[in-house]
Amino acid sequence: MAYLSRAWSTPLCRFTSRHFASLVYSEEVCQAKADKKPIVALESTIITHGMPYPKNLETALQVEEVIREKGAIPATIAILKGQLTVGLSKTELEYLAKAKGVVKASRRDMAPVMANKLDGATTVAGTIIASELAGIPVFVTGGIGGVHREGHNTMDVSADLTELGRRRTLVVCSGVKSILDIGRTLEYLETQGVTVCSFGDSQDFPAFYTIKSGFKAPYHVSDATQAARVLYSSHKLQLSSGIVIAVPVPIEHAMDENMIEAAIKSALLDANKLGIQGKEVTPFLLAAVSKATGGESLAANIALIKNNARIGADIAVQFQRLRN
Ligand code: PSU
Ligand code: MN
Repeated sequence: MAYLSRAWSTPLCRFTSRHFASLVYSEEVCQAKADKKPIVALESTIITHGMPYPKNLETALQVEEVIREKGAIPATIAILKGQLTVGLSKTELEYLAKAKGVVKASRRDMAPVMANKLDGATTVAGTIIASELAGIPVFVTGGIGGVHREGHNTMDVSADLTELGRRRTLVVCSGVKSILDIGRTLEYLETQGVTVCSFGDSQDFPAFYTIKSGFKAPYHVSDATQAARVLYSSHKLQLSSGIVIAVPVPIEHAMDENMIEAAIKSALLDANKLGIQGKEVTPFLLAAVSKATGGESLAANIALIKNNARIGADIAVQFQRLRN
């Protein structure tokens, strides 16, 4: 996408697209764009709604460091006082990690958050939108949203899936948590035209805390170079849809399936009893499962996102090579 771009004074630079969408880049991301360095996008809902303080902050900083060590530049994305911001400073990350009342910002939330000058933490859907505006093709997270259990009745289907169908970002994740209906999530991704590949040795589509979900991924890539080639081909075809690279949790952090299933069943019952609805459902279930499984699930969560960051950075580096 071509932009009418204009750099303001450091430490931030501002780019305004021809569609009037205004982005602010951190100095580091701005420089990376000028130098055509590989950049990896990161979401912020995981910081505000996915993990407790201070682990959320520690993890966000460590994930960024992993990406730098691999030769790419991290760009954590959020809306700060109404300003869509690509690349957060340490102070901004600290602020978000501690802040209360940050809006979980998926596609439908972004415009009101911006208009009312609020703080918003972008979900996978929100981050994909920002990544495309910023011209960043690779995005790393822990897990994406999906079709909820009973979603075929409640219509609770994450906007992450439709966004993946709309934009060509490659998302590296560890599949979807089994709080969701994984089979229907994969069906919906197929309908949306999203290319789903398992990563590594196996064809199994992972279930976040566990290596297997009981479902196979339709495609498989064995390394970052192969993943980058799939992204490159998708660009050549001018497909406007996305790619999911599903990386299993490192084996030493994989959790016991029965333990997770029991925690999920009880979390779902609680959600039902308390009448949790809409956008509150996912954060509620994540927190309840995390509470029931103690530090083990948090440790798995941190390990898998760092591992995904390593792989995502490799993919971004390889993709940049193919493009040049
Ligand atoms: N799944 C996780 N961890 C998360 C989320 C999902 O394992 O933090 C967050 C992501 O930001 C994702 C969002 O985009 O929840 C999906 O929310 P919803 O189901 O309301 O679309
Ligand atoms: Mn929902």
